Amino acid sequence: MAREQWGTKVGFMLAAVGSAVGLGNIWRFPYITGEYGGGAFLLVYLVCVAIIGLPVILAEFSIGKRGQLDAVGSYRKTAPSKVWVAGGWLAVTTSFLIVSFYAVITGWVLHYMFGYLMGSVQQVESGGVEGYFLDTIGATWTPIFWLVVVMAIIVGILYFGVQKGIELSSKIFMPLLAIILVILAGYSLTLDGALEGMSFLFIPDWSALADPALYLAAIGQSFFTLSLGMGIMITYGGYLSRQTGTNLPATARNVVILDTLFAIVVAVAIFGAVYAIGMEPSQGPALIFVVLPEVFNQMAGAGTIFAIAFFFLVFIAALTSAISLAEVSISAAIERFKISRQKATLILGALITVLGVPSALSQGGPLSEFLIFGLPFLDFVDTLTDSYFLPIGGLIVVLLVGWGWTKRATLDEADFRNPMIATLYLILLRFIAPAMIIIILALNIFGS
Ligand code: ILE
Repeated sequence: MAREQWGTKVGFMLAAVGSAVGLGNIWRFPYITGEYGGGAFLLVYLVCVAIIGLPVILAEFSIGKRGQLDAVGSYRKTAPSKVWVAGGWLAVTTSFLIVSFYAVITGWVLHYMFGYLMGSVQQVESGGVEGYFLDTIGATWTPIFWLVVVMAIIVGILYFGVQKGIELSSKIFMPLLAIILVILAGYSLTLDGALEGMSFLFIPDWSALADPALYLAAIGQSFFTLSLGMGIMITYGGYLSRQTGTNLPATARNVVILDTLFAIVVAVAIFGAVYAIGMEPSQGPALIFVVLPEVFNQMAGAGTIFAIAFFFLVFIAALTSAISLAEVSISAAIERFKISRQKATLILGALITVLGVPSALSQGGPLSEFLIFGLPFLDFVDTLTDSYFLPIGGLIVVLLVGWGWTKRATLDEADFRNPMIATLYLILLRFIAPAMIIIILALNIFGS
């Protein structure tokens, strides 16, 4: 059977953007920016995206395009020796682990959306949303129920394959997301006090730069949000046609710009609203589940509509990302075990759901006392992947493409037309990106 491919270049780009834009932009980026002091974090983050994110995403696309297989197969086919294949298996493991808790959080989002539709969240009295949130995620059946619903939707879409599943859903969802987001941000800016939020976001407080943890957070965020180090962009690159030609540098640049724009506009919407009602943005992971609903509830009538639009937005963004995460192991199963897409999707969908259960029960629920290295299951899987697996995966990518391949192959696969930019790419790929990744790995391992 012929291997699946993207239908169009735009379809490929939108699928990559669909993967990149997710909970990382809407849930993680605003709260991390809030915790690390706003503007200064934003600035460092932008630098990281440009000098690490961009070369790594391009390198991942190149591995896939050259290998024309799943993440494991593409490593095997393009690497000079067998040891590199470990990078492929690491990517499969990482994406599998991440999607198991990512789907749990996506389930919380769906719960909020339905809560607003049924009228229950808006009835929570002022100051009470935190209790509502803790009750939701600390329950037994509620998080499991929504996990199963989310996984069923993911399996349903992936069952249809690359063009009719991933590509089509991205083509519909991405423009829709942009529209909802622009309306939300526009509205947020009209609120009294929103400007204060903008100065928090855009005017750097330079003293925040003295905190080394800020740099770690910025690099970590750029990996997470651009879907790097998890085999996604390799897998998606594997569905590119070698015949029709693809302008990979332009695609990589567009994905990075759109993902970053998205994160910034989300932050504008959120910080504008949070400051307008006089709350603080440094509330950590509860920002969109506690602080924002408080904001929506204070907005009276219109609040409900905005809340539903917002949680729908988060859900769709998370869904297209979860799809890309699951696709890494599904495509590996199809190629490694020579089974059909349908079979692979059903089996992996079931396995991911099973692994998601302990995460779903770990946030105040029955498994909250079960700690691994002092962390509840979800936090453990999150930290393990985020602090270790993603940077190691990214490092293997840059070492393979930057050093394992010949210089000619590296440049040919990336398809550069401008020699100056090609040289810059080589410098970033061979020296800057590996050096920075090794530093953050060392800091993560030996403590900062
Ligand atoms: N890049 C996406 C996000 O920012 C996912 C990360 C794939 C795991 O949410």
